[in-house]
Amino acid sequence: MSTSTPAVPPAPAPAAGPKVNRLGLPVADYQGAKSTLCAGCGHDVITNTVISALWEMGVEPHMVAKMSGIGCSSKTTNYFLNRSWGFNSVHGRMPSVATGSLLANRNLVGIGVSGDGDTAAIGMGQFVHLLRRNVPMVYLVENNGVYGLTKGQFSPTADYGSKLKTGVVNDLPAVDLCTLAIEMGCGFVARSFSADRKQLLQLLKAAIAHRGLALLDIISPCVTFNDHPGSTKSYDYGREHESPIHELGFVPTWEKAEQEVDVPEGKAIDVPMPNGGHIKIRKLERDFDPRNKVAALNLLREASEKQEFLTGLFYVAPEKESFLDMLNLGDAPLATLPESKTRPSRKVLDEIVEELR
Ligand SMILES: Cc1ncc(C[n+]2csc(CCOP(=O)(O)OP(=O)(O)O)c2C)c(N)n1
Ligand code: SF4
Ligand SMILES: [Mg+2]
Repeated sequence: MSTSTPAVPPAPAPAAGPKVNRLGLPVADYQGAKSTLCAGCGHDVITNTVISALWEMGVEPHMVAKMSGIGCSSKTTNYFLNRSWGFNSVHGRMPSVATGSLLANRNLVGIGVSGDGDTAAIGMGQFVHLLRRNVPMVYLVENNGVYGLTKGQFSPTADYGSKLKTGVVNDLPAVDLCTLAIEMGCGFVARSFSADRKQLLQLLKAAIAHRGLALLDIISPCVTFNDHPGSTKSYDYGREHESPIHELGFVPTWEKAEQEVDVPEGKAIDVPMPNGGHIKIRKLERDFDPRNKVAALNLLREASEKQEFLTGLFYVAPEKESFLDMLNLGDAPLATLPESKTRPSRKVLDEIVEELR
């Protein structure tokens, strides 16, 4: 008998169960269908980061309404949260669907995914009113500067002077969605870059915790039509030019005690959110406070003139009243009320008709 083989082999390491979040759910419960986008598309990175943010925040999948318009970006709602509600609407019309859904059920967490074409071209009219109303939802623009799905024409967010692969130069000024959103009264406005996953994850968590509309304009390269020299929405351009205005972390209520960060006086800003979480902002070189609207608009204006690619949270107003608060909606979602509470009775209708005769 060989002495080199132990009679009793060592017990195998216990199989590690899947890691779960505070609801006891594995990350698999937050995933969706397999993506059909081009390999390397920035939109896929955003999808994966959305999955991480929702899982880490412990959002209940069946309490999420995912809404989108039309475009490669708008397809991505299918690639996360298989177990939530979804509505892939008409091109540029997601804001109406989102407004209706969130009015009908105020308990839902609204996540809208759109593209720069879907939002800033055909959908501009709807988008502006969503901002004015401060409909409580996270609104993601997966911004690649082109209409990816229809083969890469310039969109209204393409920078002046940027080039298509064919050499065509954009000679129209770009729409800056963050400036527009602040002007229109949005209380949470940020820009990020899909290759900066660390920053994006924190911004997404803070956006989920925000009570009103949270706009995230995420530069998301289209590898097929807009990732070449001359494009200002390519991976190379973004990596070389991204300039974060601060370091930012979101600390949810249940982690606060452990993660309290010790930052020297004057170097950090703590923004408490209505749900108890905190946005922790560590200043970099610039002395910028995202609670100051005028400073935010000035910063964006200067960045546009100097052609800087700034990322971070430009503006936050956590106490701003949302559309649902303005309407004095009751706590019970309209969708759960019986017809007797949502419609006037036959008798009342008859009386009205009688009065009008
Ligand atoms: C009413 C209408 N007009 C035009 C189109 C064609 N169309 C489909 S997607 C798209 C643009 C999408 O661009 P964007 O929103 O930037 O999304 P991306 O594909 O770049 O992610 C257009 C013009 C359409 N589907 N419906
Ligand atoms: S065409 Fe562009 S935007 Fe559409 S999936 Fe491909 S890389 Fe992404
Ligand atoms: Mg696009």
